[in-house]
Amino acid sequence: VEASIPEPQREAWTKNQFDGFKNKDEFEKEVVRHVETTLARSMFNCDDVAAYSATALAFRDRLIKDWNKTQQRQTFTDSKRIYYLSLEFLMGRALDNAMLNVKGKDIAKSALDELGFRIEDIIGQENDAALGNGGLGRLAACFLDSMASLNYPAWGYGLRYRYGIFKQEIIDGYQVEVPDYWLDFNPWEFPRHDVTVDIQFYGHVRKSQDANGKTVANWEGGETVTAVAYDMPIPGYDTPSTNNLRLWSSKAASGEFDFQKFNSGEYESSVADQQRAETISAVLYPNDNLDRGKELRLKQQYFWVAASLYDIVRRFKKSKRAWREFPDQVAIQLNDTHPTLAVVELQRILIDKEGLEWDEAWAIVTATFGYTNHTVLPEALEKWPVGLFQHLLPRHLQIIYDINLFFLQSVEKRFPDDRDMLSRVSIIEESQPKMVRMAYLAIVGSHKVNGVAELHSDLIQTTIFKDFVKIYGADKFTNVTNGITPRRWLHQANPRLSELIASKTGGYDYLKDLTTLNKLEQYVDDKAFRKEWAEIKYANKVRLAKYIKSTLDITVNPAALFDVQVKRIHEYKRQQLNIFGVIYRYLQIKEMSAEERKKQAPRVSIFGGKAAPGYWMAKQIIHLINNVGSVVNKDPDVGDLLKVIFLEDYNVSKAEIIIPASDLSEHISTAGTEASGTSNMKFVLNGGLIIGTCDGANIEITREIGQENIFLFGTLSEDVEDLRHNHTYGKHAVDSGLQKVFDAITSGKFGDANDFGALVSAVRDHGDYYLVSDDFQSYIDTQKMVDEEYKNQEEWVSKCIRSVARMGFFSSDRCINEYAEEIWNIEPLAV
Ligand code: CBF
Repeated sequence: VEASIPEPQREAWTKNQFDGFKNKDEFEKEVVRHVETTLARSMFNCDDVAAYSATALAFRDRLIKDWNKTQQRQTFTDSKRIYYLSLEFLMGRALDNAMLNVKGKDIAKSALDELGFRIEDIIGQENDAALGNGGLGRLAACFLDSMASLNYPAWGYGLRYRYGIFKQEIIDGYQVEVPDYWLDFNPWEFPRHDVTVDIQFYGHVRKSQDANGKTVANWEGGETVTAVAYDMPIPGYDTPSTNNLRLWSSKAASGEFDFQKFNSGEYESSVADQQRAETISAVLYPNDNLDRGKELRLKQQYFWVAASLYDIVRRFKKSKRAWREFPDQVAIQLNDTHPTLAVVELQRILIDKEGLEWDEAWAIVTATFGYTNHTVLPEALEKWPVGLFQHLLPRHLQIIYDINLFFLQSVEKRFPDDRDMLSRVSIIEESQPKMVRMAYLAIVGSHKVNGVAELHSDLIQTTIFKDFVKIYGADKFTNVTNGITPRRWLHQANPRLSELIASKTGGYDYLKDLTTLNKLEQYVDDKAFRKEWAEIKYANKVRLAKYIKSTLDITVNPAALFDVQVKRIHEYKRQQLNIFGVIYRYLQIKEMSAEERKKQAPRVSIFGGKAAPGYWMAKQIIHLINNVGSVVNKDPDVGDLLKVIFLEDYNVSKAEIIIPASDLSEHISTAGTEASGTSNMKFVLNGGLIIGTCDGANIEITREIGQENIFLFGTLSEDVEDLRHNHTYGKHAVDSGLQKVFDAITSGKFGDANDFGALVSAVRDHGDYYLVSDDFQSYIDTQKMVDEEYKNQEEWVSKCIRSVARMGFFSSDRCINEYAEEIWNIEPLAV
């Protein structure tokens, strides 16, 4: 391409390259220029929002240069790319991250100071890009950061929801959902109105013969919706590599609106098509680990994968390579089953559009895709009614039937005597109505399937996918333990701790190789270091205490133990166990003498997290936490000994304040239910200890940091099934301590007892599926140990330092390197 530009023009282009700011004065100039021209404001009406916008634009200008170069280089070198398909990207704020990655935060700080602004206030103006529910979406965001930082040629593909995850308000103790319109001003996205794809829905399939007499399927009729690309640059840390996140937005294919209808006076219905089309990318489904089977959701999935594949295939075709080379150029990772239709869509493109034979096409498809499973919870495993598929995607249903037929034939050959096996592994579940099992389709259509922590990967191989292990062999299944980016989750969230670590480990290189943290271990016994460490934790707690005061008007003592559980509210995550434990503690304090109370370690129990709007039980848990808070927090017998806080609207930028302030965080899911968890990693990396069950990545964290540095309790996953069985068929006596808690709740101490009847009877009368009663006593005993150990601050801080020193394994960089080597077979592109 370069060579095709004539010399004089090329010279004009190159000599006028824009280089961005290099020093404070240039940065100021940039900000003033953006305020006065881009934003059409002046120094007299430049508020924090305008200053944020101008600052973001100045950094964006810098970023774009690297972005363009990276993209050109990826194109010219024709290197293999990984395409990460995720329906969720929980990115959070971008400015601070951009400042770190393209450098220049110090310059910006002093320039903004001179212009009359505090950089913290400016950073705080940005809306969170909250296009995700929880762990799965945030993992995708960490992966993008790592892929760019490690120079892998990678693109993310997702949906540009107009409304991200709802904002949570707490009114009278109840969760109320408010729409999150986050796109008022988004300097980080670039609309590509020239990159559009028409996506077909509904219609019918007509078979015909081509010129060679071959039968071809024509998908005809139905409706078309246009996908428009919006690109976001993803900068890497300490490298110019800047990858692309492409998000699709939907609009009516027919143009703005129906002019004929408009002219004949039908004003309202003239825009109906347009609105219907725009609905597809309007809103993120707010369910975490819960499948609701809504038609619009399936439409979102197809719309997004079809547009993405069209884009990927178009890029590949430009290289003029043979189709069989497709997997040498393209790796596609399915983040959960949400993008599984991509398997079917690629097969459709290859056989219906490109004229390949089935087997040749299928070999290409399966060599291209990898599938990550993120849950074993039955309610989260996606299934779609066959009838819905038939209606919405008739050609895809035919292809799914064929995929299933060939798959089952191969199974039958290998296991001729096992009739049951066929119905067990069939992609079509013979239920009423018949359903398409998306996880099975993803397994059959991929060359690798991975879980996200060791226990989880073992569980999928021994439970939900065990037949597939028999069929394909164990090699197709693997584990890639999740990780987190230390750039955001240590350096940005906890700058003082990051600085202290850098001062002892030889600079900020540890942000690129997290195992360098092990150098900290030699300072565990260094009193001065411990003191500095403790001071930083205290300062972070003061910051959170101020935030609590300003939002809830509750005063908490920063010297108390901050005990935090922030994550989506879900029965399997067992916030109910935590709040029952808090009530137990409260009842004990009430019974204590004044002398005994003096010996107690003060505690602040902090909760945060959203419940899916339709998840009634989870909403009851939030309600109970708030009601307990309003009783406990104003009880004069209790004073500072216990405070119960529910932080509204937990999101990425709040996590950045909460996590560094934690002394103890709770990861207490019923064993075998939390696939990995990633906040457990963030908390430990920020110098907090964990109370947790033997579940998900807690197990590997224990192995890395040592079991003396973590408070483990509760049932092991191998015993869960038997216990559940006993609950159903045997006698199930509720733990006596827990019974006291239930008595307090049912006596109306925390508001109308009827409100919480279901929470109590789920444990007492309905089988206690999540084993709250079984684990209650060991949870309480372990919390007592925590109280005791917290009193010895020197030892506590030593444990924290030792744990941080051993957390190197949990970087998402390690994780991405494993995907690259084991699954994607891609190399970093030298810069
Ligand atoms: O793997 C990332 C995370 O995904 C989930 O959030 C999910 O949505 N399935 C799991 O619940 C987490 O355990 C896991 O860490």
